[in-house]
Amino acid sequence: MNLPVRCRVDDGIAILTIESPPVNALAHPVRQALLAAVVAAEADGAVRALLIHGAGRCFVAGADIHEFEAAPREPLLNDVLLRLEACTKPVIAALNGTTLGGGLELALACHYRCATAEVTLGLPEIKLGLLPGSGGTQRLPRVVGASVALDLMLGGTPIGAARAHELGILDRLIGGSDVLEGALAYARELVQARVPPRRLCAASVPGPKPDPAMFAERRARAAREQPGLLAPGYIVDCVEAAGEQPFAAALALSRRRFEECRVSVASRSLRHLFFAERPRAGPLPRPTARRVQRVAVIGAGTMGAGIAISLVTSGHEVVLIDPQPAAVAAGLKRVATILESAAAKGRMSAAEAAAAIGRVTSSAELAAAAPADLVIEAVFESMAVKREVFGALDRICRADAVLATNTSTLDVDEIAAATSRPAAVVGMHFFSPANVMRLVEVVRGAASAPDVVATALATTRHMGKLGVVVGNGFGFVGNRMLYAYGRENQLMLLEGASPAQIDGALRQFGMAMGPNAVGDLAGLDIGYRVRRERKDRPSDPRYYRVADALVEAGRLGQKTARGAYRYEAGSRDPIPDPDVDALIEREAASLGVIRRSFTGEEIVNRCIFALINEGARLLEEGVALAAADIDAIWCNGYGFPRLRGGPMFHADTIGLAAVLAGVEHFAGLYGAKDWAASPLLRTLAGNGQGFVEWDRARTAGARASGGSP
Ligand code: T1G
Repeated sequence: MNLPVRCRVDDGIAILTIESPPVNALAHPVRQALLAAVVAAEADGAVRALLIHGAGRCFVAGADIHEFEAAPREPLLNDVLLRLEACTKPVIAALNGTTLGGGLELALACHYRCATAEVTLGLPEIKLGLLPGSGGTQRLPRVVGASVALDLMLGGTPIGAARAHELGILDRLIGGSDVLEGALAYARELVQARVPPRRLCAASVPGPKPDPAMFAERRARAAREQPGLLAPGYIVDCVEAAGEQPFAAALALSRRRFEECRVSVASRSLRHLFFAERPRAGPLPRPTARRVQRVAVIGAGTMGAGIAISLVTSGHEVVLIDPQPAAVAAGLKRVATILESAAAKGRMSAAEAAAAIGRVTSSAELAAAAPADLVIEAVFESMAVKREVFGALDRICRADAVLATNTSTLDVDEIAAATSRPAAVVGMHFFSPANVMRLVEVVRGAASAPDVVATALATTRHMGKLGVVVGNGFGFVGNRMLYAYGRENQLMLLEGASPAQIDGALRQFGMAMGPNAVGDLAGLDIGYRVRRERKDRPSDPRYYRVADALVEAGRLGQKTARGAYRYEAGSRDPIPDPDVDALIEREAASLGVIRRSFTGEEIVNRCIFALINEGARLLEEGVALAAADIDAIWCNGYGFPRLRGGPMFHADTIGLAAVLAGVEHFAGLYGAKDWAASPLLRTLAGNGQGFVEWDRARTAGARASGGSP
């Protein structure tokens, strides 16, 4: 096995190469090997300086995030860096690639730093609900001053090498792309000049002593901008201490604060989502995605235009096809308007926007899809219409074209059966607005070929989106869970909770929006039509009775200024409407529903436990491949609070035994039809396990058998 840190001496310079794919994370073996290499090089009489660099595309991308689930193991990174900084010979960091978190802390503990121009550096720990725990809060302010250090750590956004050089983080920019050659020359220069080790731990924070009011203002702003996180306020505390306390004392403070963040639910949730939102290596042999450059989008409505915008922004060529000339014109106009607006807001240059717009052509003829590598159908949500389109595409498109449907609930297998090539058909369920929402459910039909699914997944990634593979079935994963969550909302409306009370309780829980405000935003008529398309619509007359009554009363939501709420002209702010209360009371009376008051806790438990139970059922059925996938879907498609990690991670946090008890309690009150506990939930609760553990066991089992997770 390759050592994670190799050392060779070249003309008096000890070159330490960190090689621990994929990103040189400072896992325990790397820390052990780095410490040993530094101590050995320092003791080697032939060595006059040390040079540290990384193999591959990263210098070091940080600590190993996996390791944060357990107490840190010695040697702690903090201690390795203190020992490295104390080295009696000059230590030069040669940044060859991405340098983040612990990687930048490692570089700051070195005495001198150089990099090639394309390197990015940063302290993104805040995005994991952490603070730089290995000296970054102390060494960085000693280079750039308190205020810039706060900007870098509270924002967490990496900077380029040129900016880092301006700020003094880098001492030298190395020309060309081979950092090692340039860094070696720089190291020899330093040795020639007999420069001493330059230790930040011995330096002071430059500039005038900051006014305590500055820290107070940053603390208050951080609390406003990043509520629910310990790290922002703690970063301010640590940077303030950097200017007030001896280095060792302030460093110890940052270590204590790091540990508090590490064990917090918010940080554990964000670290869970970090991995949940990364593509998982699939089963061996991994299918190869087909090349996609030309895409035909069928349907120039809101979804089609949004999909086209995402595609051309990521460099694809798109032909937007719609038989209605007016729809094509409106679609093209929407594409141009949104891209020009993005340029006006500085999200892209005017040239990039113009080039993207130039990559869209249009046609009223389906035949224009003939040369496409990928077709994405986004026509009206009707099975008959979709089957007709796919039947025609089957006759028109290339034999190796991938045919995707954007359906949000219809049966992908039934659509595929309209063609002679069901293996080429896959679902790509974009979330609206498609040019904004990251999430895409990639729906594998029973016949979908693995490389067809891989092609759809690769295309979502190329579009900068989060593709999650799900199985076929009504509502796939996200919407099927939404119907369980929405069912409870609708029933509680009949039972006495107002739209504002339900939405308020779920907003308090952390949902971006309550279900009733979401319905008004999306349009209540959309769900109304979907429920009528369902072959398996529940017979319970209470099922979405309020939503149907609102639609039948012409209250479709924001677009009619009336829905579950009312809206003033030009405003999207929901205003409770007594007419809605009266409508609900009439419906409840007609159904014989006895109304009562509700607590916020019951509202949240009814909706969230229903969500979790449905998620467990989806895992049992194999429609969802992992609990982490469900969490990624609900945090990126439905506004579930990221600081709770998603519905399944949240279930683990409160304990599956508590969730099961809640589900069984509601089953006793409302019947087992809706509230029968998922067998998987019952099993895991009985074993004292969680969904994360279940995921790990399945992944380990799949890797062992070479099957799919
Ligand atoms: N730890 C463990 N695994 C990591 C990792 C990390 N820090 N970073 C990436 N990976 C894995 C990732 O899961 C994936 O695995 C593979 O590497 C490629 O990642 C002590 C406390 C570096 C910009 O927050 O931002 O240091 O799926 O798909 O798109 O004070 O990864 O192949 O099995 O994202 O090219 C701070 C996190 C940690 C950086 C590369 N550092 N990483 O992006 O590839 S906390 C970070 C990234 C810390 C110190 C503090 C990105 C990337 P797999 P990828 P990419």
